[in-house]
Amino acid sequence: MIRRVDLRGRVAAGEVLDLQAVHELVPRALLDVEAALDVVRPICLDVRHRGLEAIKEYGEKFDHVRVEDLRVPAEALKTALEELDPAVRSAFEESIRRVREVSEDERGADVVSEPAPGGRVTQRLVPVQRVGLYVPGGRAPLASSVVMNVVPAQVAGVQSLAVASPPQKDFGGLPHPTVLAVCAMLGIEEVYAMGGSQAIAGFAYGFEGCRKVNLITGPGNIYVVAAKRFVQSEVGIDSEAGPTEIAVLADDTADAAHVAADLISQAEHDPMAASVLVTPSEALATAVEAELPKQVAKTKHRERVEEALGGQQSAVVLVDDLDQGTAVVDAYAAEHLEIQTVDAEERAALISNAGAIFVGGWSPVSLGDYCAGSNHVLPTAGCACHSSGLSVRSFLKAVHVINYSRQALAEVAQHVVNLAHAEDLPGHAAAVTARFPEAPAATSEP
Ligand code: HSO
Ligand code: ZN
Repeated sequence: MIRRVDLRGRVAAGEVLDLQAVHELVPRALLDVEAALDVVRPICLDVRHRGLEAIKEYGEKFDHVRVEDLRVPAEALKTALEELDPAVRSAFEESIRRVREVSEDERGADVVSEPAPGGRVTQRLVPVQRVGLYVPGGRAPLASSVVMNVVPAQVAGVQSLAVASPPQKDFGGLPHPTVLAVCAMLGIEEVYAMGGSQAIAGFAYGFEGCRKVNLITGPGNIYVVAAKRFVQSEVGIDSEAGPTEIAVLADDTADAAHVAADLISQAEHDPMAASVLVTPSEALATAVEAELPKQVAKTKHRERVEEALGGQQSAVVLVDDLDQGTAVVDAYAAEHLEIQTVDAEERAALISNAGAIFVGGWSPVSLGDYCAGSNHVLPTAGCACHSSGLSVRSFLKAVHVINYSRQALAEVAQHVVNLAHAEDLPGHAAAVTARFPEAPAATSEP
């Protein structure tokens, strides 16, 4: 069901494992975004050119439903919320409360520095003005992603937030009711029944009735990812989300049934999802390998899970010891990393590369997907070595505000002049010396 990669005994004493090799030993499933770009380019250009009418036409073609008014009426949002199962509503409320609290704590404040007397530099955190959030459609869309995108944006202070989600034939051309209900819970009034690359282009270029946005966030299929890549010269985007992935670093103290359940939980998303267990314990490896088929047999999305676990991107990796295991998972840079070891907390502190780290036996990824307060939009495909997950910071820009007094400028003027001449940019020097005609020393060329 899941292949084994045995790294034990590969490294001679005193040597270190070739960590580059980790990516070859457990390769990610390939997403051919370039090929998808060829498909979405003409669609995006058409939407740019013809606007609303083009979006409607592509909606009819790809979502098989003609929508006359893309803007979801307020009444439909209200009704969706009224009809939401009360238990689901209360779960969303708790999820929202936790993500909001974490976002508020993380927002941060402006930073004022004074590198010299009278010379002030302030870093001002300014929210992006208008954000477009894409929510994929389908029979059971991930409405929790609405929470993960909207709440940090609201806490950042984003003034204008629009949501797009594909029209559903089964729901009279409206987006899925749970998506609408969560929008209503969050006070989002601007919701469009549009999907795919045409929705991304609609947000990027604007169309009749919808102003263009400054930033587009939210997950989507490969065409949505490609469209987001295409419109980047026009708007900002969050990171490109690939298939989900979980790596578990575990030792003998871990519960094999729990580890297997966690590996399955993310495999459930996508046949291309990656589930990787890294352990020095042969006993745990064997127990997890025995658990997986038993649990998979009972799981609802069995086919998807089997394909994901059976793919090259999933593996049980045996290592010499926990230190080597730590190096392996750090090199792998998983979207989600669980650490279930005797020393989980200390070990977590050694990790630099992971989208999010789940520490100990009581912090499964599913908790983070919904209700930990953390964000579930995280870097995939190894991007965790340079990127962060979505947070309140994703919706804030840092603007430096420079405010020097005459005296403070005078004191540093000669350095500016010297640096300007060193770069052969005398105009830069003159912009400073012009302010101090009485100080020949500061005006002299080297
Ligand atoms: N695990 C997914 C997010 C998600 N799970 C949404 C359930 N719903 C990617 O981090
Ligand atoms: Zn998930």
